[in-house]
Amino acid sequence: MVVEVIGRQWMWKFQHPTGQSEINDLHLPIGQPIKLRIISQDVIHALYLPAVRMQVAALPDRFTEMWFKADKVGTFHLYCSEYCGTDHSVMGGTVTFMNPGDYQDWLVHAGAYQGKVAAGRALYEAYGCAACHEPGSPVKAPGLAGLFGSKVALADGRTVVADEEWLRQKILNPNGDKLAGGGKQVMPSFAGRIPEDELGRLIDFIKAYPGSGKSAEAAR
Ligand code: HEC
Ligand SMILES: [Cu+2]
Repeated sequence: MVVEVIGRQWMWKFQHPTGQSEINDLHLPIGQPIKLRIISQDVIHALYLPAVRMQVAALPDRFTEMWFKADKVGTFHLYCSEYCGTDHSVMGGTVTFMNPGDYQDWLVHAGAYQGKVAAGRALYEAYGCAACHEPGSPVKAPGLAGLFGSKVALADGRTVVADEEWLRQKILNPNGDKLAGGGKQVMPSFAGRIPEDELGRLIDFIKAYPGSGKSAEAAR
């Protein structure tokens, strides 16, 4: 079974042969040979799985591989073991070895959900949202972690709940419902630029964005 691994600043993306993908946490069946096909999207990283005693470089522009057959269920740490910039220390996660039946179950339920979140995360980067909304960006746009379902204070004194419909409207028409706090209205309108299915995935990603604010943990 071949799983594709993409390393980048600062997260690991894993893609299962059946199409599900997940970020930082990897789920695998025991009792069958697994081959990881590894590449980097930016600088050199290294995937380190102490539980299987293997460590292989993730290189830009070239595939590397590791293979193993796990024989014990459990959840273990995985790491990036090549210093790769500011957030190198948070570039890690877990590998969970499961009985084959549990793995099939995971693929159908959690895996399908994780895949949607990972797809949303890719769009969040591709449309440039991350460049303004990630902590530390020069624009200082509000962070989106923990936003879903919270109360948002608006410039006109109203308070709204950031539900799916409100998020959708704010993305399509950022200058409507201005936020309290007098921030600069620099967000471009995405009306007509993001197809409806992609908007849905972006909103799924915002819903799953936890409170931590660390980019590497964004889609957990
Ligand atoms: C050029 C910078 C920039 C880009 C690109 C950008 N935003 Fe924004 N965004 C902002 C700013 C600034 C605000 C605050 C607007 C205000 O004060 O009303 C904002 C507000 C928001 C809000 C409301 C936040 C809150 O706390 O209520 C959401 C949701 C949002 N953006 C999502 C997105 C998504 C999704 C994308 C990508 C499709 C995106 N933004 C792209 C700058 C940006
Ligand atoms: Cu790294």
